[in-house]
Amino acid sequence: MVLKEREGNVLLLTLNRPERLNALTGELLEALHEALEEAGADPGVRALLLTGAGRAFSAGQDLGEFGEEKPDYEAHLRRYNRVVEAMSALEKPLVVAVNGPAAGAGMSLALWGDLRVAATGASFTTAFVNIGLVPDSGMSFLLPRLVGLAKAQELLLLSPRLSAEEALALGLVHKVVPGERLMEEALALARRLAEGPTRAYGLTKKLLLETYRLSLPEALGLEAILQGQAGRTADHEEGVRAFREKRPPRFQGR
Ligand code: T3D
Repeated sequence: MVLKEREGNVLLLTLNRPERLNALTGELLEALHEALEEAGADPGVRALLLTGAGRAFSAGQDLGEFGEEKPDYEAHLRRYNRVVEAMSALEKPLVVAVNGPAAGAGMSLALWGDLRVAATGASFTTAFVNIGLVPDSGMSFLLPRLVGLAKAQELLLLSPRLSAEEALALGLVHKVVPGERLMEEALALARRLAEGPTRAYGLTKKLLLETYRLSLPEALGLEAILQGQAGRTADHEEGVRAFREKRPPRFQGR
């Protein structure tokens, strides 16, 4: 369901249900959650790259999963929420390579990447409203923060299908590259991040997420606390030493 491959310090995760456009099932979500938790705990993994097998990134919830049964979405969403919590709490950079359509919760998963690279043929649609559902898997939290409230209203209420270029213009992706170069470019980005100051990246991610719900004095306080932690890392010491010696730093992720 989720393929795992190591490329040095980068862990490549691939959603692997290409015959169903990588539509999300309980089983796939469990596998993704487990892979993220493992990666988080493994000091040898210093960056992650998430993509989809085949022609799609992910079509969101597998609409065939429950057959004729009426699903208990509130209970089922716990599986999504565990994945989103694991992605957002990951103290390592996560690059997402959006190789094709990303819809519904599939779009949410793509947006939870720290840096998102899209292939020219990729597309994004919130999709929830098309089937009479509300945004989930953190979409209602993240989308207005990424694109502003007015655009989020449009994307959630009208659910247009955005091209990769439109997503780039909105800041939803950082780069659009031809499909045949997607993995090469995304992997180069993940490798670069894997050689960076891992602890500082993790703490930066935490600040960006936390400060949204804080007042300015609280945000300043949290910055000071986390800067204290970053300042005690070996990578900070190395960064300053390298600057003084006029050479590139050799960060160890400690
Ligand atoms: O807790 C809970 O479970 C609730 C949580 C909900 C979270 C959600 O994610 S809700 C949103 C669910 N997703 C959707 O509504 C998206 C539906 N799919 C689409 O809008 C489009 O298929 C795509 C934009 C993803 C791709 O379009 P396109 O034109 O490239 O492909 P297609 O022709 O529409 O689809 C190809 C096949 O995939 C087709 O099957 P067929 O006819 O070849 O046998 C289609 O039915 C199937 N497919 C597409 N999306 C899903 C799917 N099958 C199951 N589940 C899907 N989500």
